[in-house]
Amino acid sequence: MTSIALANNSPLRHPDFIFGTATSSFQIEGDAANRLPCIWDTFCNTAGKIADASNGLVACEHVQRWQEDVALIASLGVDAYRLSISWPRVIKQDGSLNTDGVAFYIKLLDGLNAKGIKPFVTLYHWDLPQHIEDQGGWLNRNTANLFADYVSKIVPALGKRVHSYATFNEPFCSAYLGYEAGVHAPGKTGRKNGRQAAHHILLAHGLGMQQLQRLSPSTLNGIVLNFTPCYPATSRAEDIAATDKANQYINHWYIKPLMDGCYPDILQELAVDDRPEVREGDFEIMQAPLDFLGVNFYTRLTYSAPSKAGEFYTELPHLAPQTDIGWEIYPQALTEWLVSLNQCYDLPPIYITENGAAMADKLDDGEVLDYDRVAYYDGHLNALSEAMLQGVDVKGYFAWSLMDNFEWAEGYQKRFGLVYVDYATQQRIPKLSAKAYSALITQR
Ligand code: IFM
Repeated sequence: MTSIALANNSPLRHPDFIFGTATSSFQIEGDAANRLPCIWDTFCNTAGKIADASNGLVACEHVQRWQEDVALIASLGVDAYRLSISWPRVIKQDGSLNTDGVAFYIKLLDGLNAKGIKPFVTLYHWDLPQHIEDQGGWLNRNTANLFADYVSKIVPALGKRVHSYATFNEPFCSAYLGYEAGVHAPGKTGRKNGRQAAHHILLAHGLGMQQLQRLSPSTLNGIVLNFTPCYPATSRAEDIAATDKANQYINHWYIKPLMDGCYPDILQELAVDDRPEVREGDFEIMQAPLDFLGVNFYTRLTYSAPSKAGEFYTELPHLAPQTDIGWEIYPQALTEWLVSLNQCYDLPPIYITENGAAMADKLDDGEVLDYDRVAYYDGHLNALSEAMLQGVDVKGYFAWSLMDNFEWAEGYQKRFGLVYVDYATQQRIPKLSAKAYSALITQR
């Protein structure tokens, strides 16, 4: 496929619908010498954790090349750009502002605003300062207070340059992958750890929202959650019941406290020792009103009944067709998930804050003809249109990612960019998908 085609009645054609693209600090910035170490530096320095043994020391050299990158973003014709602030770049170990780090973001935000591109800023996209992890990280309740303190300092420092703030990107990944499964930094494991980290992150979100409400009431303030819709492998009652448990455990666990002020029912099935410690008033803090909910969507998963005692479900391997990272391509799950989420909760307006695909790109004669990624975007943007036609209030869509970058435990081998990065030269080469996305936006 060479272009993205929306139906004539697609709500995405509305001129107010926001199209953007996204990155995060650790994945693109580099310039590690001018910030504090973070948990991902430590994880990258631990043998066997990153597929290609790489790290974020250089990444896409975005701190040096930000002007070129702003021009690149503008050349796509997007309305908005989603970036994250590196906590270890803007706050020193004593808790005071690092004015050099802040100056970088001020230049970047000014550059975006000068081109009419709305900055959507995420305050935490996984790069926890290492000295805070040394005090227990997200297992230590005080990290939630440290996050609120960071928010109270960085938000006034950025002034009126920001269109939207998200407190966190994907608490599931920080808590489950980082503290329960151990495949992301800081690599801790165990159900209790994962559930406790999630609780402290959601608490930090609520405390951060209080600061945003106080210091920046006119920006769109919210949170970004990732969801992987769960489908039963068969119509057997055991598989359906297991799928419902998976859905509670991996999806609703991170949204229900914010919307309904409690954890899903599966909490009662956890051993008492595995349940998070919750203090009186925590859920009220978490339930701070949201101006928007960011939804990140990539794939779905299928489930069957558990095969071992003590488990709630069996997660099955991804079905075909798959992207290069091994995730099933199943756009209809985006429609179905948004419609079901909308039925379940009283939601604020939604932005799709990430959607995209890692593909096995080939740079050939100066071009990357990623027809497969264009087809992925076509399928998902049309699935999003369908959800909106069914009544879901979606205000915008961000393609992940602007450019190839450090894909966490996969290193640089998996490429999600609209723009190809030649890491040897740091040359940026827009792929066919960049041209297709740009044509969609400019011709809507
Ligand atoms: O690269 C990540 C991003 O940092 C968070 N959401 C998922 C993307 C693809 O794995």
